[in-house]
Amino acid sequence: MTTFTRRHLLAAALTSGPLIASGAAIAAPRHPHYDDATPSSRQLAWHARQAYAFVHFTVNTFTDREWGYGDEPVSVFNPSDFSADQIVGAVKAGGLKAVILTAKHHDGFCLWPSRYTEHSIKNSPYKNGHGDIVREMSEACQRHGLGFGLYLSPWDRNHAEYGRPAYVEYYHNQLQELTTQYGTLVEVWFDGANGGDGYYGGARERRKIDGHTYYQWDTVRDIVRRNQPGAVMFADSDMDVRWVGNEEGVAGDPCWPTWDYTTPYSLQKANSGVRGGPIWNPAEVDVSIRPGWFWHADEAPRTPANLMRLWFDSVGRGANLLLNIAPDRRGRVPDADVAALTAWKDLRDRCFAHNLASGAKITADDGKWQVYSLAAPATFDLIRVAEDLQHGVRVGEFAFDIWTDGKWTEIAHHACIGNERLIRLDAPVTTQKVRLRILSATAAPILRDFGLFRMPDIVEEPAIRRDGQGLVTLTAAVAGLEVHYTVDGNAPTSASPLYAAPFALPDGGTVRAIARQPTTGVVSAIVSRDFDISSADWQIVSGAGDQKRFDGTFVGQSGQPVDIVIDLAKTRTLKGFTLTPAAQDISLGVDKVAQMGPPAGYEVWVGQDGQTWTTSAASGEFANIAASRGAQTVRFATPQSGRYLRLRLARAVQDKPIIVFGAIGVITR
Ligand code: FUL
Repeated sequence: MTTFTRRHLLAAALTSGPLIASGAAIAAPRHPHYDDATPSSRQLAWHARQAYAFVHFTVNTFTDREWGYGDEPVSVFNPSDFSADQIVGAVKAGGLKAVILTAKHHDGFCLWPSRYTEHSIKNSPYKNGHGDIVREMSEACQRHGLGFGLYLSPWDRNHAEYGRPAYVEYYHNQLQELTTQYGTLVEVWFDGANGGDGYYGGARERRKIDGHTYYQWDTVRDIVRRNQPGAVMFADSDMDVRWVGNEEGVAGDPCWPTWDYTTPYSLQKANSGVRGGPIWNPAEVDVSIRPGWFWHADEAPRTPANLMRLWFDSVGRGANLLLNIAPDRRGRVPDADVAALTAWKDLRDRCFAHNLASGAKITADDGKWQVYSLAAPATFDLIRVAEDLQHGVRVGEFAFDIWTDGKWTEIAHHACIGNERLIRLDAPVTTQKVRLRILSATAAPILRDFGLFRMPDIVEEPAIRRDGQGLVTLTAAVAGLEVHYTVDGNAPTSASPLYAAPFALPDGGTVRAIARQPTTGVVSAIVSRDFDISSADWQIVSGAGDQKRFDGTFVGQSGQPVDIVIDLAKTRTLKGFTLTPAAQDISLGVDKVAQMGPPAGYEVWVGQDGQTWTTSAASGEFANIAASRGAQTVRFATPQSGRYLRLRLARAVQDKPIIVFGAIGVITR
């Protein structure tokens, strides 16, 4: 950590040394400013990894849950055909550099035979209790030349002592086991989720802890540093690597690797980092290849084109990508996911195979600009540029120009180059001269890499959404694409109707769509979404605060639970409901946003007159709702008939004073 002196560009910096592109030697700046934040050597090694895999696998894989309660019998953990080599092979096929395995998720079940608990693989049927998935995975990573890391959930819903000092000792003991028995670790992952409710040795109650103090992070840090000096720690508290603020795979533009603790935390701040911050704390983008973190039947992986966009939105903004894959009940990565990973790697290889800037002649003017003169005119639609992070992030705003028709024309303008910056152009450009203009910098910029590429013809599938008024919107991933769709279940082609404006789908149905690049004729994979009946003619009878809408944000006060009654306009047979969390609205101000949280759980009734309610149709928690913006789906054990839906949300996650959530839907099919 270094002392922060914020310097916006200027003269000293810009006259202090030349910019040097990769391929060429790197010049030391004449006046380096070493008092700006710089990465530690373990952070530098982490930056070099760029993309690696999360592997979520535990009892949840067998119980079809995202968060286990902690009361799962150890007998449920019984993969029929586990293969660490197959899983690691899939990771490798995706060109990912390491694996981070969930050694213990929130349910407390241990994938290794910990000597401190009976709630582990040693009492499961897997290999008659002689299995050790952590060991198998660590050895497979070693065999395949991949790094290995571990996720050890601080929250443990199984342990009787959770919330008391004895659990913290247990947690430290487990960390000691994992950091001493499984070879070299590249990363240790400390999840910030602490939901409260759990089995806790049979107590089945809610236990509150202070996540900042309870786990004794100083001791945690000492254990990891002592046993695994090269491992970075991912955590909410002041460790090596920060969360990017969402689980959708999107880093901010810009995404600064620097941070401070002087302003309040917000997801927005996590996403963009703190420009000029005194602490090196880069963002890691954790996102799953499937809708959930754990395997569930009937879910499909992301397409290669979509994975490609994740790459641009994470690695391409200087962050690292932690892509989750979920082994199934065999203990293997499903074929569809292996195929997506393989095709994605192939796309990346093709994309970056030929650097059109290699061999370019470079001229520079005192760090203000740098011109790359190519041997012959080249056509490109992707720019790659990188800073040498040993010297911190120095470049603030920058722009790229091309020389056409006897003048410079700007084609891109951003802030923060960082570990790697990938800039996609809307359309290919042809030129023989490219200029990088540094508009602001804290010290003489030192570049590590520069490249120009022509992307393979990749067209990503469009996004399909429906708003609270029941209108379906189809959105292309990038500008300039046509979108064609069907609502009759047929596969869309370029002859299907062209999407022009949102359309109604009151009774629900299946929308299928493709995107098409009009000049090349290349089409995307088909994306398909099933919608249930729309909320367009519903009324909120009571309990939704000021905003009686279904597409917006419902706000209520904890302590006075949100008790919302919805008139569904006619009697329906309901099989369940959905609730979509609201995106954080930073325009409300960080202090207000810090007080708001999504509902931790629910109780739901279906009634005929909106007044009388018999037994509730379901109650439970919304697993992982604080981090994931995906819709929560709750299915009733038995279908319920009625015209009114009543939803009671007792409290927000982490007992935040304000409960906030987005759309509500019902399941009738
Ligand atoms: C979250 C957890 O609650 C999820 O289950 C998952 O492990 C994800 C990576 O982190 O906070």
